Amino acid sequence: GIYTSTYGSIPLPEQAQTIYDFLFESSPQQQVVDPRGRTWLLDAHSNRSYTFEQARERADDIARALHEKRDLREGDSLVIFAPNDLDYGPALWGAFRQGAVVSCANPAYNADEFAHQLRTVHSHHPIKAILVHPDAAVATVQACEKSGISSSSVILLKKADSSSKNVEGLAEGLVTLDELVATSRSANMPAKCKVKQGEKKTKLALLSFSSGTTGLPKAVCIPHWAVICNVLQAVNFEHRTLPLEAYDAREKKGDVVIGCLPFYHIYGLVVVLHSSVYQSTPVVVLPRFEPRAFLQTVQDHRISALFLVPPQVVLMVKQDFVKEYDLSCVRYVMAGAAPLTEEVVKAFKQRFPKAKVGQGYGMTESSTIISMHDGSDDFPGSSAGKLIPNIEAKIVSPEGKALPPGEVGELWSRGPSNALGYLGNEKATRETFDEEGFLHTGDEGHITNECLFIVDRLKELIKANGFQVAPAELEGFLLSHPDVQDVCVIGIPDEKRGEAPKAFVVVSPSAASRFKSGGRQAEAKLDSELKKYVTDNKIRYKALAEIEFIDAIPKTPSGKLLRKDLRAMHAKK
Ligand code: AYL
Repeated sequence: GIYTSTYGSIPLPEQAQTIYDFLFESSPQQQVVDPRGRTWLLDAHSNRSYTFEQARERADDIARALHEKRDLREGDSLVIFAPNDLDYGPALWGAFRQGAVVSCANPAYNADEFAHQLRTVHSHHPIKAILVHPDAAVATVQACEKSGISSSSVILLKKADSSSKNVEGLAEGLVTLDELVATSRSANMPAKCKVKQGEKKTKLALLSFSSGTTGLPKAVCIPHWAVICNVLQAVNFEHRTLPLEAYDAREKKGDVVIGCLPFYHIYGLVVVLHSSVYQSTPVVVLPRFEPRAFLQTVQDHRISALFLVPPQVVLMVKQDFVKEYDLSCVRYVMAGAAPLTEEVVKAFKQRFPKAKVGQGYGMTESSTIISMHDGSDDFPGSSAGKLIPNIEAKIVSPEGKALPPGEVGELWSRGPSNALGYLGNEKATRETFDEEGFLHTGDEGHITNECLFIVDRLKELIKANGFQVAPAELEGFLLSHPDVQDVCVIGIPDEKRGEAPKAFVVVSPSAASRFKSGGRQAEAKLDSELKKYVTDNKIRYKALAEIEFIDAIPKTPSGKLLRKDLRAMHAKK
């Protein structure tokens, strides 16, 4: 009952190493091309760039500065709270060089959302440095206060200027990364972390957040090994199907990748950033996705490979203004993190006949990719592709039986890129990662003719713009509103975000009596008040698309919310 990859297994590295060693020092035969002198990272707006050598130098400078000025040691942590930036990669690699753990956060988080992450990370890996964009400095200082972390660990990624948001004089007192690097130049270079052979597969690199099957966001423990393997697996798959070509700056030949998906999310981090630079395919770094700026960058830098989330692909096929740009350079579009429908694939092919559009499926818990669709006509458009090399899978019935091809069940996946578990949460770890090494994905699907089809989600997770929204988080938050007595949040289809949260709300007695006297008007008032309550306090993509007031939330005798019933109720409407 185990499905193996059509592509078999590729050899994985023998040596125990950090991601830093893998990128900068792995043996030449392992590298796809000789990376020396090649451009790795380029800033879309300033045109500043780093070659392989400069990226390494910068990573070394940052490693020395963090060691010297913030006492960052093996097992300590660095938190990055910033949009994509030229120094994002080097900061990660500098910390990895020292054996420190990195946790990346969404820079648009408010202080409460960020404090949850800081607390979780700090409880196991002392936070010695928080690298912050000036726009997020105020939220950072507040989050530090809330989580009991010294704000002296805060380092500005760059100098605050007059355009920096909400700085109120605060960011001016904070040291910048450049200052820290400059004042530690004379210090000795600290010894590089050497991963012991016994820790080859377990040496921790990243703490990425995911809510898993249920509950609040948890820190997923991702070892260096998992990231290295997923990069090698993805690159190998691409080389059999649609290889990215290393860029030759003199000849102006080869592929260029757009780095607009956030590097704090595992997709941006592993697939966009690491898989690209490993192949010496330069990444043009954009701080965020703004449709026109994005299209202009693709045109100006002749970008050939776009890594996107499905709502961005939808925008490219639906919006008229897209036609104002010369996008003939694009030959490869890869969507991931949420389903890409067959209709969108068809519409894309009509508008961009020369480009291929594929998709990847995977999870934070698998350090990204489990299966990939290369955009060729060999795979059905509705499929999430084939298992990439070294991945094994099972489709499992609710009774735990492995199912044959074509039958629908939960997807379990096993491979070298599976994470180690959830930090400090053994129960959730045991529920998701079993003793045989299978990751229980919480996704429902089938494997037919070696192609994986994801048909539904068994876990409660909602995917808005490809980002995770944990219903439990919104439910806990909505319960803090005095008019809410009980609540259940589900995901519903949404034209812009792909999926969006909907709340079923049971109102408090006082609100109920207002409804009685005020009727529809009173309901509409609370509807907009609750929506505003969420948008005022949570990041934008978590906004409620809809609220429905009901008399009682359906529950099991043990009190578990019956989300399925509510989903059915919504579908019937
Ligand atoms: P997380 N089709 C359907 N659902 C998907 C897909 C897809 N192609 N990809 C991800 N999901 C859902 O940790 C699914 O429910 O993703 C899965 O369990 O934020 C959940 O999203 C995981 O959410 C790539 C590029 C994978 C990106 C990704 C997503 C990685 C992190 C492969 O090539």
